[in-house]
Amino acid sequence: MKTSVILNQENLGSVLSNVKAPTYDRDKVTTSIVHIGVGNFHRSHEAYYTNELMEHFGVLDCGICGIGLLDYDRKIYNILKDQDGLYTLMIKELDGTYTAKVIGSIVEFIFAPENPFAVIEKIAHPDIKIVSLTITEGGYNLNEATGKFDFSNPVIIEDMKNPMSPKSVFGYLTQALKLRMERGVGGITIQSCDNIQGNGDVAKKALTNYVKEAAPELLSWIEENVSFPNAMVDRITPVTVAADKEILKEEFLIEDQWPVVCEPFIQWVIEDDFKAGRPAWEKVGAQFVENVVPFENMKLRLLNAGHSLLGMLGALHGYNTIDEAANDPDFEQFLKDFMDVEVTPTLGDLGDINLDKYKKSLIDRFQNIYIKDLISRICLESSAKIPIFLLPTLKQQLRNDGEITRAAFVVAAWCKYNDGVDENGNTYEIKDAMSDTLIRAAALSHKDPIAFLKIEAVFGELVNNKRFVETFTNTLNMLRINSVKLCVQKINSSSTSV
Ligand code: CS2
Repeated sequence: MKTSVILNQENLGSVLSNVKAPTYDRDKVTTSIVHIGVGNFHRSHEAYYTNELMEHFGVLDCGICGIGLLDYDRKIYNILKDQDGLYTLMIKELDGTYTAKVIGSIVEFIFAPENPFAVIEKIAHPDIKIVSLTITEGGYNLNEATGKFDFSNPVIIEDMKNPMSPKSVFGYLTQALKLRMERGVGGITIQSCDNIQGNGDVAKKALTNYVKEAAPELLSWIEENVSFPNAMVDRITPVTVAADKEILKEEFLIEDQWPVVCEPFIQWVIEDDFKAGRPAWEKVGAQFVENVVPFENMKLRLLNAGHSLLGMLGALHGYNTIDEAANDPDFEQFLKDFMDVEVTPTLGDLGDINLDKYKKSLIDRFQNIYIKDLISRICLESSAKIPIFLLPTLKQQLRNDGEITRAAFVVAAWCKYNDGVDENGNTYEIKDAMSDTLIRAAALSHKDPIAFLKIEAVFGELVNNKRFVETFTNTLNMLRINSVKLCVQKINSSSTSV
């Protein structure tokens, strides 16, 4: 009987034939991409595409150097060090079986807190053509309501004081770009892979705002030498749980300390604006387009907002995973109506995209019982997500006199969610950079519903919109006296408004 093998380069030859492992020569891979934020999503998405390019087309000059900026990243750094950068992607197919693929495109890793200079030198190195980012929606340090860069953030204050030993992504990029400018190394692309409308534009805005204060002499160089393509990224990537590691060990005989689980679906639509060239990711399924906005709108407003909707409603009801909530017929109906009645009118001309098919595929993906995507993953950091995923729909519908009941109800559900207890009396933790503010406002909202909408950094001017305030208040009151399921049934059966 074969025994399991510990995943590392030396053991690659011994993995079972039912595991797809790199057959390209990893020693020949050279690094031209630096990636900041090597979480599960990067590993199921960009690193996966890049691995496919290496494996199927022998393109070996696009190796990735991972950077861990936060203390929290020490774990992934140590694990990838142990495993020579290798990890297993466990793709959960629609029939419940797994495809296991060892990914080899991450060939270097620097843990920034231990070696800040190495990070700066790496990004400044002439071989590096792209710095890609998955730093989360909140990581761009822009106040959602005012759009301004937050210079009161303690990490930013520190970086302004000690530019040579930065901690924030903006501090690092500034130092590295300065070196590139001084050394005449040439242009580079900063490529955001976060779920944000105009993610490239947002990355540019955040960085240039910081640079204006920290190193104004760099501004015109950035303008000429750095590009920030916008992109839509998509692949549902749940949190890895112990059972996944067990299955990998039992079924595939691989011992991987941190495999990544994901759905089979994958999409990457990118503006083709790369200052120093780029890998031919189109060969492995990425789409390069002139204008990514329609794709972004569609994905953020339907998929990500759909996730938040199922997450909030599901959490209150006491569901654990997104598939449970999505397979509840009342929630499913509510989600479909939200998509059709409230989001679709905001999407404008989508060109060739078949929206009905897209919406149908989203329901299927949410309902996939094999993707145990935790509701807690979806609900975390909602103060950074809701303004990007949901509020643009609400604002546009308000402007156009369109229907807003369901979107307002999701905001009301989010308010109630911050009480930290579901309808069965089970408590949960509010994991959010703004948790104190959210919890306080949610508590006040029991007496004064508008208290929640007064969180300026989230809602901005929306608190002054009479129709929104009324709809929110009605739905919140309804939610205070009825279960979330009953409310949803009521909204489903009423024509459009409460
Ligand atoms: C999710 C996303 O974080 C969230 O709330 O909606 O992580 C989502 O799973 C991905 O964007 C899918 O591409």
